[in-house]
Amino acid sequence: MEHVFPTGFLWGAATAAYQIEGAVAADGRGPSIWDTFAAVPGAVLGGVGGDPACDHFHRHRQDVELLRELGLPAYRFSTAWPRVMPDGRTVEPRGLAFYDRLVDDLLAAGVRPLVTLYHWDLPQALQDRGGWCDRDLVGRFTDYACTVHDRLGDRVADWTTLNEPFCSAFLGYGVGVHAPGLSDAGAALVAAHHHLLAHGAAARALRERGRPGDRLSIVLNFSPALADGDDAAHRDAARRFDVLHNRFFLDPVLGRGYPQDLFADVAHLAALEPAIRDGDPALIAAPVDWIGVNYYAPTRVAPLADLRAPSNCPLPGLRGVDVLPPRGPLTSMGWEQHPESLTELLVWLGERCGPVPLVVAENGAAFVDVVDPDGRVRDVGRTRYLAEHLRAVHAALARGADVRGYLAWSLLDNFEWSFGYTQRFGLVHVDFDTQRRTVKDSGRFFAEVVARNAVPAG
Ligand code: GBH
Repeated sequence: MEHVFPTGFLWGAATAAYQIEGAVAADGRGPSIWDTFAAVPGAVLGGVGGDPACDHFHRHRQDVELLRELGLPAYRFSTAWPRVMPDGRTVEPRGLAFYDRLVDDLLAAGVRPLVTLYHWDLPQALQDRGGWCDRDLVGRFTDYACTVHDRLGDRVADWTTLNEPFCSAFLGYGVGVHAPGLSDAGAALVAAHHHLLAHGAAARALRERGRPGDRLSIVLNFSPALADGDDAAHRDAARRFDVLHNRFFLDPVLGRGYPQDLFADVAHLAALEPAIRDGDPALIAAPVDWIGVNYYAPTRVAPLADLRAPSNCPLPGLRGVDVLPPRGPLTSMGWEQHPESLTELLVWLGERCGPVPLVVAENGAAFVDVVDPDGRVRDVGRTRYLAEHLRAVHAALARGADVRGYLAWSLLDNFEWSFGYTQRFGLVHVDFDTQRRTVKDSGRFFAEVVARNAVPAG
């Protein structure tokens, strides 16, 4: 028995520039905030940075060949702003030329390219002027988006403005575990607002370029809140978490504006409201053709009675929420494996986003992998995670969610941000000493799912 997906369901894998490319000084690339952050002692496990990572900049041919071998019809990658514009504003033709070659190689291999314009690697020169706290970044990002679109738009139809503004605003400016490493809850909310504005402004500008086949999107990360009790206090804790983690980013994109309860919940920050100008909500609500859904794990929450006590959860200004340890089987990141949450999330999003369809733009798991002497990576944990989560997507489809595709995170083991090279998410193992690639058992399993357009029943 197997669960068959709809005809035309989009299958593929995803990566991000800073996590795989390496070659941080090649062809005029300028420094990004992640180069700077990674050089700070203690910021990244092992004191490493994104160079050489998977050396994909020099090995992209081989990596495209892997996609072809696995039979993956689509590949989601990101372009590095500091490669295209080393100082954040001046075009470097050699940087653009790299993505030009990559797109040509993908098309020659029969792989559909999906471009993400921003996956957290801001040019350092723009951070020196305030980064995402500076409203001018909205215009800068729009110029950059148009530059890439002008160059690749004749061959690329799927354009994602931002990947997970939650992470780049909240984890980068609010908690300091991501670049640029700032810890200021008010700044994080302002940075988030500017991200959303940049999304809307770029989406509008790309739309005005008038390529009829363009499909525009934003990719958001979601973590459903699971509370043990269904009493008012537990429901309120789940609501508070959900507002700030999920609806804060989704609702304005859908034209609903920021959730009203947010202003009550984070009123003590008093930072967000002054940053919002007339016309901002309309700009953020630029129409999109699909919403990208990144899902890894739910968050267990309980109420905190003292609303003045800071939460142990790193969401800016969050009060009244105690985050509990994850339960059941965990991945090597310590994240809970809970496929039911993916089904519930997609059903909820399907209702909230309709008629705009959904694409699972990232889903996957880190485990400790070994290459056996016979050259195989028997990653049963990851294979099981993928099977369960693919069945979860299928269950959401059966309940009416309009999900159009699933992109596994990630094609390759790569630079896992503040965890360095200690966490492996790839369908393909990378030996970071030799740069040797080995398709894991999970990669073969996924290739089989794609070939059959079906996942085996559990
Ligand atoms: C994605 O982010 C990224 O897009 C990708 O680059 C990355 O490699 C991949 O996942 C794997 O990590 O501190 O309360 O926010 C994942 C989003 C954000 C999910 C942080 C887990 C931790 C809980 N992640 N979150 S909290």
